[in-house]
Order: sequence, then C-alpha cells, then structure tokens
Amino acid sequence: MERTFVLVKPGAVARGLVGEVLARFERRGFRIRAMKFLQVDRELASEHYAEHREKDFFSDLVSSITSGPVAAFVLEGPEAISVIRRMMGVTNPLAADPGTIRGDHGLDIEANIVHGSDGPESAEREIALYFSESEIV
Ligand code: 3AN
Repeated sequence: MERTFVLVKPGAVARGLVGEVLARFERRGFRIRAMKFLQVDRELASEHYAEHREKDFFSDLVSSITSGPVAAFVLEGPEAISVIRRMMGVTNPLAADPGTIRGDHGLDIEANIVHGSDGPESAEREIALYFSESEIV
C-alpha cells in the first residue's frame, strides 16, 4: 500500500468538480485517509511549490493556488502515486489523453484541475505540509 497527496485546485473547486475528481479515485478503489477544505496562503503555496521557485511561472502558480479554496486529500492504495498520476494525465491539458482528469476537464495549464505527488518523497513532504498525523485516519 502506498499513500499520496492529491489537491483539487481553486479553479476546479469553483467549477464544482471536487466530487467528480474524488469519485474517479474512489471508484478506482483508492481509500480516503484524510480530507480537508482549506484556503492556501502564500507561505504554504511557496513551500508546496518550492521546486518551482526559479521558474518564470512561479508567481502565477502561487497566485493561482491561493485564489480560492482547495480540497486536499491523502489517498491510499497499491502504487497510488503512479496510478493517480496516470489518472490525472500529463501536466499540459492540451496534451492530456481523453479519459484522464486533465484530458476531460480543461484546456489551461495554469488551471489544470488537480495536483498529485510525483514520487514517494514528495508525497510524504506534501502530506506533512497539509495534514498533521492525527488528521490521517
Ligand atoms: P504536475 O502538476 O503535473 O506535477 P509540475 O509539478 O511540473 O506538474 O507543475 C506544477 C504546476 O505548475 C502545474 N500543475 C501547472 O499548474 C503549473 N505549470 C507547470 N508547467 C507550467 C508552464 N510551463 N506554464 C505555466 N504553468 C505551469
């Protein structure tokens, strides 16, 4: 069993897509270990996206993720990190395959619906950023 961190981004929350995104993961068989609806502040956003600090799109990324509430989840299942990444589709929705979350629900790379951890270290780091141990059940 593996745990991963998933976040439904503000644009998708505003469009009413939280249930749609979560339902896909639940139907696939992943278990919810933690869930939270929150407003990300600039400090948390900078921590979350620390690896992108030098990128030219960093300030847009921080503005985007802090633009409204998000839904955050810890999901668990076999090979959760890679299976969920494949279900999300590639970063650019224009290139994401139909049938994936990004491929079915958007066209804008800066509002690409969902974030999912890209490896075991980032999963543990991101889970710890958003949840305390007692919130994971
Ligand atoms: P992923 O979310 O697929 O792991 P990352 O970690 O490379 O992709 O990018 C994090 C976020 O930064 C993406 N979800 C997307 O919103 C934004 N992003 C990535 N690349 C670009 C880009 N070239 N232009 C604008 N935004 C980008």
